Parts: sequence; structure tokens; C-alpha cells
Amino acid sequence: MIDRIQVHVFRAPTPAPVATSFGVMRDRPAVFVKLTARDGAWGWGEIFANWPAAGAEHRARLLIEDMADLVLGQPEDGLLARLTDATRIRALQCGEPGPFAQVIAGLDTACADMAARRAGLPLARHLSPEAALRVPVYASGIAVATAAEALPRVRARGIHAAKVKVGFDADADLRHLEAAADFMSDGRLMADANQAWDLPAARAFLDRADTLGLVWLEEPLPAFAPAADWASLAGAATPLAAGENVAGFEAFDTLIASRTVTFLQPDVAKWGGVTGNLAVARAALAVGRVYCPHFLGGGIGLHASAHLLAAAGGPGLLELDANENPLRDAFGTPLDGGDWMLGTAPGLGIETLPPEIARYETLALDTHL
Ligand code: SMN
Ligand code: MG
Repeated sequence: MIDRIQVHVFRAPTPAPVATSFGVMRDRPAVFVKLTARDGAWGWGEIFANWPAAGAEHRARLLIEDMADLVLGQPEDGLLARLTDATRIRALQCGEPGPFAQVIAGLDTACADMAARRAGLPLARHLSPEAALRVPVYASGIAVATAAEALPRVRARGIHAAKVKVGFDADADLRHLEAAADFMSDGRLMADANQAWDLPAARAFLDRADTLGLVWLEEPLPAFAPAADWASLAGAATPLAAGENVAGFEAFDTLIASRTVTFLQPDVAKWGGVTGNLAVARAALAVGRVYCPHFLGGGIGLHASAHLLAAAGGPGLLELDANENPLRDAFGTPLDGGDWMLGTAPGLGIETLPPEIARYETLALDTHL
């Protein structure tokens, strides 16, 4: 039974704002949540906080002030379904299904970490006894205009797969993308439009990029674009990727059944936590799709994404933000060449928040029975 909720909000300055087609991240936020059970067992999770810019502190307060009464005194098992159902009306009344789902995602991850710790197993092995303890990574968070400087640094780290952001200026994007594809010709290159285009613009981009050998083109359309639009792009030589802006089992089932997206990218901190993301991953793999967890945040969510990918299996890649972020790196970046090493510690392998991030803390809240 959950006895205590502790939530910590951090904001680290960033030397290089992360630019996307829809906006710029001017700092690096993170919301880490710890659940403690009556028997003393505990687990960590991460709640999505990248957007809106002021969202991190709001999610921590939403958890403590609007949801804790439905978490404390409840069993850890079945939290995702129970809390999703129990908060449905509150989320509707607040007009905030996203933040509620993101808080629940972090809580579910904490419950999964707790359960694996109780079993004395790494989370990946608790979810799947045969899970590998290393997964391949790709570098992300790179605006295509900066690829000429960023990609050599990525490859010098032994990472030979990278995703660049497009959707800024079509001609300039393609000029930079062609150079990036040439540089990555012996590696793997992906592009992410972050929902920047309508169908004609997406088709025009694909017509010019389809010969570059991209492993995937991510979110060429808004997640809410008609399925027929997604389907009309699916005939291109470049496979499509999406998922970071999809939430709910039904929505993912529909996306997977549409067969328009080859790479499914749910985000463990945005919806579903470990429970939801593992189910989506397995459903995708069962029909020959690929699970590539979306994640661009702090260290707890990244470790959880690595364990999820290892547990799900398949040819997917772990997203590793190439931008400086002390709220990620302080938890360790255990790379061996282009692989992330999970280690054999119980759960996520995270005992306490690294002391070096304390100076970035903006809010700490704590409530218990
Ligand atoms: C992304 C989204 C938001 C901020 C940075 C990067 C991107 C990703 O969609 O896939 O990481
Ligand atoms: Mg993306």
C-alpha cells in the first residue's frame, strides 16, 4: 500500500536551447517522483515536464494537491488503470487530460521500480526474464542546421545512429539533411519534423528526401491528422515514426492497426508509464512493427526507457538526447560504444537523487498517510 509521495522539480540551464519546429526549450526541466509503501519499499518515476515551459512545477502540485488522495492508501498493483479511471472526471473538469496522464505515468514507473526492487531484479529482467542488459542508442535533439557540427561529436562517442530535427525551412532543411545523410552513410540517420507539416508539405518533403535512406521520418504530420493522411504518406520509401503525442491503449491500438507507422514511440513519462509502454511495445512487435521509446528528459525516465526497450526486445533503439543535461547525466550515461548498459542493480538501479542536481531544485513536495 502506498504510504508516501515525494516529488522533486528541477530546472537546469542549458547552454544551447533545444530547438524544434514548434518551439524552443530554454532550460532543462525534470520532475522526479518517489513512492514509498507501508512496508518501506520504494520506487522512482519521472513525470513529463518538457512542455509547456512552466509545466514542471504545475505537475508536481497537480500530483500533491489534486491526485494524492487517490494514491495514498492504495495498492501499487494496478495503479495505471485504477488511477486513470479515478481521475477521469477530474482531468476532464480541469481540461488537463495530458498532465494527469503524465503524472500517472511517473507513478506507474515508480510502482514498477518498486516491484522489481522487491524481487531483487533489474526492471528489464523483472518484466522479461530473458531481457538483454544492453540496448543500442541513437543520438537525438539535433537541429538539422547544426548537424555538421553535432554529428562528428556523436560519432566520436561511438554512436553511429542519429536523429535530426527538420520542419524549419524546407530548402535549408533538405540541404543540411543531404549533407547529414552523406556523413552518416555508414551509419543510421533519422529525421523528426515534430508535426510541422500539412499533407502537401509533408509529401513535398518526402518527395525530395525519399532517396536519402532515412531510417524513419518522425511525426511529419500532427498526431491528430486524419488516418488517411498518414496512410497516404506510408507508401513512401521512408518509413514513418510516431507515438510521443499519442496517449491511451485505444489510440495506440488504432495507430498500430493502421500499419501506417513502422516505428512506435510511446514515451514512458508522457503516458502509461512502464505498464502502458510495455503493452504498446509488445503489441507493436507482435505485428512486425518496431518499438523505439521516445524520451528526452531526465535520468530516471531514460533509465526506465532503456529497461523497457530491453524487456520488450526487438530491433528498436534507445533515444539519447545529445544535448547537455545535468538532470540526465548525473544519473550516469553507461555507454559501451553505441550501447546503453543496464547493469544488474535491482529496479532502475537508482537509489537516491544525485547530490549534484540539488542546486537545480525549484520545488520539493511531500505527503503521506
Ligand atoms: C522532441 C520533442 C520535444 C523536445 C525535443 C525533442 C522530439 C523527440 O520530438 O522525438 O525527441
Ligand atoms: Mg519526436
